[in-house]
Amino acid sequence: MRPSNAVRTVWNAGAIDTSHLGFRPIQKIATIHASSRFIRGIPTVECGMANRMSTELRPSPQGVHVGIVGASGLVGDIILSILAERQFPVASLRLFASARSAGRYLRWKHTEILVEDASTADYSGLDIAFFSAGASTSLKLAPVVAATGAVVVDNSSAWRMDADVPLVVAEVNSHALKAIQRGIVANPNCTTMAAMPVLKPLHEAAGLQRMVVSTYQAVSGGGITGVRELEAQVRNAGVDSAALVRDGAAFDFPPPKKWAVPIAFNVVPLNYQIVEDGYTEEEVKLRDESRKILEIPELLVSGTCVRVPVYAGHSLSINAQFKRDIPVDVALELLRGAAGVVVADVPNPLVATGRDPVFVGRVRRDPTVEHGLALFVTGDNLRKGAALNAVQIAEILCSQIPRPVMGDNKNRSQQSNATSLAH
Ligand code: 2RA
Repeated sequence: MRPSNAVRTVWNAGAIDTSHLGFRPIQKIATIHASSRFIRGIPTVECGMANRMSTELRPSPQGVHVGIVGASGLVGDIILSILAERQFPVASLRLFASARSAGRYLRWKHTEILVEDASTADYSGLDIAFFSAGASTSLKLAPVVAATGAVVVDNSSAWRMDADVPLVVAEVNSHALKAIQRGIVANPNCTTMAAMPVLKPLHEAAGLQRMVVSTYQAVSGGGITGVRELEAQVRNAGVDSAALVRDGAAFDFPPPKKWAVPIAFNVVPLNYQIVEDGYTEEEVKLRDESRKILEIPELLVSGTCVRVPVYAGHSLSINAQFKRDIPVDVALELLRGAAGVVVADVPNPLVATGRDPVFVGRVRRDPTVEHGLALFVTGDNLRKGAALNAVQIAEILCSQIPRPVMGDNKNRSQQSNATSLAH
């Protein structure tokens, strides 16, 4: 379906400063359509870009025409919140989901927006499309949407390791956005994401060589079904849960669906398929994505990814080895100055959930290797681990006025870590 009443217009070059990214904006031609077809409550305009020749976006005076594929999921919902919270300059917003959710309305600010069927929608007119609908949808649809002229920011694993697709953590490697050959930018896995803002400054100072990582991953990393499974099992145990002290089979939990064994009052060290030398998909992602983002192709990584009965907030225990010595006090100093990082005595998922930065603490020497450090990191897996980073990427692409990022969203007045995204 194409919006009617199109009016042609030309976007001006030069209004947006992208010099920090090392490329120049080009002039684009946009087609503005008057349409309020998808939004109840306010009239909007839709803007279709013709012949997108480069990868940066040029917001029209009205702002950016945004789509969210997978809008009805956990991450889609948080993208909606973050777009509003950060006052992303949305000119129009279209929401897409599977046929099951299509036809519903989702609220954004004071409007209710119709959810379109992702498999049949006409995507033309979007500037940015956030994808959070799984790898198979992204594999199929992201190139289709990119071909309309939009830049896809994809939260799935589908494109992360494609050499022509930048894999970007906003505070770490925004320079990778210089070339977006396929019109797709990949958002890293939430597990990898939490570690990157912490490891980057340490790597710059001392040369990261190797790391051993154990994760403590929240059930929301497995989507709403993971959340419901934990909730149902906790309810089942009720107030008598301490009976598990003497007998691990004290309760007949509802049969586990998401994981092989109950997740409530338990830990599950096998989350995904084993794909390589006994390592799971998640553990291989952690290795490969870390190498790509930090630009250390030879980085040695041994991960053990474990699901724990926590609703949100992924934690990682990291033992890192560096080429050069890095004393603990130097590491802490670097971490205190790092964008998107808060140094805490006790980083933990409850403190991290709903907040922007990743929290790092327990920084100490690892005496088992030369130039080793041990540390503990926690970050909100749905927020920085997915939705927030995706929106930050969009902000960079739109080359908005550099804004403070990654100060604590719960305490924006104390943004000691606040910095521009551009570096
Ligand atoms: C998980 N990292 O926690 C995955 C989600 N992308 O299962």
